[in-house]
Amino acid sequence: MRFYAGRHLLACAALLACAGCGKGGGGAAAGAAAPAQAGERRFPLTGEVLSADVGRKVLVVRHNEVAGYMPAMTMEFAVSAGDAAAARPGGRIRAELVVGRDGALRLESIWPNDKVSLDTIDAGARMLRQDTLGKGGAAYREVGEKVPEFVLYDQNGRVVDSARFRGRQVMLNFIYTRCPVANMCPLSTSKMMATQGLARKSGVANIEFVSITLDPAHDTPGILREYADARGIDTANFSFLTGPESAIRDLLTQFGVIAEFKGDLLNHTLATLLIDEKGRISWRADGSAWQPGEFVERMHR
Ligand SMILES: [Cu+2]
Repeated sequence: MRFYAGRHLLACAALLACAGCGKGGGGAAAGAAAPAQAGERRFPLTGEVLSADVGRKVLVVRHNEVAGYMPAMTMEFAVSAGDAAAARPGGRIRAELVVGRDGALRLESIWPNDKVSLDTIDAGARMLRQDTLGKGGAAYREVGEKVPEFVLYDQNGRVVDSARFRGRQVMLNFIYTRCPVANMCPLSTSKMMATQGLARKSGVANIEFVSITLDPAHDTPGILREYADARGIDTANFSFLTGPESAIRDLLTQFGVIAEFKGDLLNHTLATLLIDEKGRISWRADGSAWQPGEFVERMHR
């Protein structure tokens, strides 16, 4: 367990089950694997989703040749509930084909793979990289300053450009779905949900909630979708975002959040921000001691 001093009051060390997490990421060619089971084999796969059956948790995919395993064909694959829910017929995907010891096939680490999405996400990550480098040591955005522009995927694999939020207030934090520390990410998410409910009740019409993953190598759109669905989150104005590792790193730098893998450990701090209609940070709470009411009160100003 390591703690960071100064502005970042809270840090947690999370034991992750998988080796090699934290590398790769949404934009990289190879995402991180789920915990490997003995005797399983994994192959990169690309293809087009023809249909999704949410009830049975399967996708029908017209896939390209899987080098070393099978030729191109159309077939059914088991997927997670989140991947089934997030899938879009006609969408191109890249994934990891997992061949179980019993020969059962499933897809994991599913990411959008259509050219338009990839190009938009890559261009967004490059702009954010330049913006962060250009600011040098002054990349951290203080209250009153504008937040950086970003382009990421939401929990349905749709490209989200931060320009979409202009004219809206945004309450934003960073979490990751495997966080095992109850008073870190799980608590942050339930407080965001409470704030969403309170904001609605008190008549705040103009607000979006955004949680960006700290762990893009693992948190695919489908995994974020499952995280939201499992908690019954109303995603009408609450998005869960993921994308290229470099974009996430740049956002963490600019928003002053520390997240660092040390082997299998993810140490991270917590920050929750309110961003105004013009894209300026209007309030920031470090740690997890903030109250939903404080944020809602500021949304009314
Ligand atoms: Cu956490």
